Amino acid sequence: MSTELTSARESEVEPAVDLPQLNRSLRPSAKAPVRIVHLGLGAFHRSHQAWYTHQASDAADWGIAAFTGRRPDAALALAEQDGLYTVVNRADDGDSFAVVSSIVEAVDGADVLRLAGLVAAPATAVITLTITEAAYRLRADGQLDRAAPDVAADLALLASGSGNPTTPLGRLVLALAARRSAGAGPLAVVCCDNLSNNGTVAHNAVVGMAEAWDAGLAGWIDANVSFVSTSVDRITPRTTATDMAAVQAACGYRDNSPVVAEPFSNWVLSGDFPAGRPRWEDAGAVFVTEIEPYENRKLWLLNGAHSLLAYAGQLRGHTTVAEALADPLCLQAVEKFWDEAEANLSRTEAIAAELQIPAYRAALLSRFSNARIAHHLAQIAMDGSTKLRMRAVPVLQAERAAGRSGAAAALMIAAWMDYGAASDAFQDPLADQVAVANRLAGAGRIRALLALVDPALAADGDVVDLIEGLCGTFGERAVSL
Ligand code: CS2
Repeated sequence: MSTELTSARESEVEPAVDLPQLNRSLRPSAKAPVRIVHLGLGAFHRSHQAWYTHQASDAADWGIAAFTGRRPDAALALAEQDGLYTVVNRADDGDSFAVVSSIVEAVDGADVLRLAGLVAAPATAVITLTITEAAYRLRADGQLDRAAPDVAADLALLASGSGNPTTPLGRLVLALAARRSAGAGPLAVVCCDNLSNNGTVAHNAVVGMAEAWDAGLAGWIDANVSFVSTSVDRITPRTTATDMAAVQAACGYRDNSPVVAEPFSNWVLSGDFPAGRPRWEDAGAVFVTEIEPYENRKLWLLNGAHSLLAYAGQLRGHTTVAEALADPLCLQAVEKFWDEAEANLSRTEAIAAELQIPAYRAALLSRFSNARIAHHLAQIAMDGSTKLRMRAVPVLQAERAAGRSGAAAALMIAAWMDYGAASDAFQDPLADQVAVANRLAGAGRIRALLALVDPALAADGDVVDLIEGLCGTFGERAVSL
């Protein structure tokens, strides 16, 4: 199915007035029945999973009910448009626009009753998740942090049977309990957050939460829910007022929820779908048996470089990825980190041939330099203590295990520490502990901060010294690496 409606160059975009709002009259056909429930209705879900579902040849059979996380706003806005929205495909040389119709119901995440009802429906076959890396509430050892205040509060609520959970995990566990009671059978949970081994992470988080509430439910989940691992990719910056004006001018309607994304997209999945799934492969999704090499390629090369640029770039006064990449010092840091990552990605010749790292790196440089995509470093910088565990730590560990220093991966961690001390907009689930650690000085401070990311590395005096020596690289004394 072609989704392209029209295209325009930026110079042609002019604000328009008195236009109709995007509404159900623009829905190309009847609404598909809900067979997918999504948690985390945000821009990335709309530019990625909903976009793939829209393009599947069996899209007419697969509607998505998408739930927001903390706030209802995105659901309210989308519901006004009957779930329809525009994807702006933003290439170097211009935009193209397409209306996506796979979301058939947009719901406030606080409506746990509706969530439980839909998850308990036999027609529901797939639950997709984009709830952010930090929302899995994992400790550095990979297990659920039952002591995290919001997890503990949800566990107390579930145990008392009164009131609705507020975390995505708590809501999902309650909904799965409803499916079990309804006898609606197995289904797949598809984690689409940037975590290594994200299917296992989702399993540990969901089953960890269920176990603390009801061991029988945990056993049912283990036997009936398939946790699919994925690697997801499409750069999707926040939508701005200018983007909305561009949609109006080009499409002739007002859209309160357009989403801007780069032309590139990628989805690799591995796992079972016991109750079926859409033909996402029609839109280019790839199903594999061994996902780890693809996950690591994406998490280390793309997301790793993003985090490095987010901290180094902001310390150097840059705002967007494209600006930071144009700074030779930042580019050099990225290339050195990529060299370290690459040395550990291509373990065998067969994997190296499959992953095509040199071409992947070249493509990343061009994707990152797309100056029409204003991807803000501040957006990427959030939740660093969780992100670094996936993006810097494995490369640093692998380098040291191979007898090398891992200095380029260590530099990402040092830049995060410098950024945490310098920024007044620092956002992190461990922000309080970061602030406490920042009151210490010298190696003690480095050790305390590193322990929040990886306790084993923090116990290694050589790594602490290495990182301490790298702190300040992107500050006043920056010359070259
Ligand atoms: C980014 C990702 O914000 C971040 O941490 O690294 O959102 C990145 O843009 C996507 O994974 C691209 O697919």
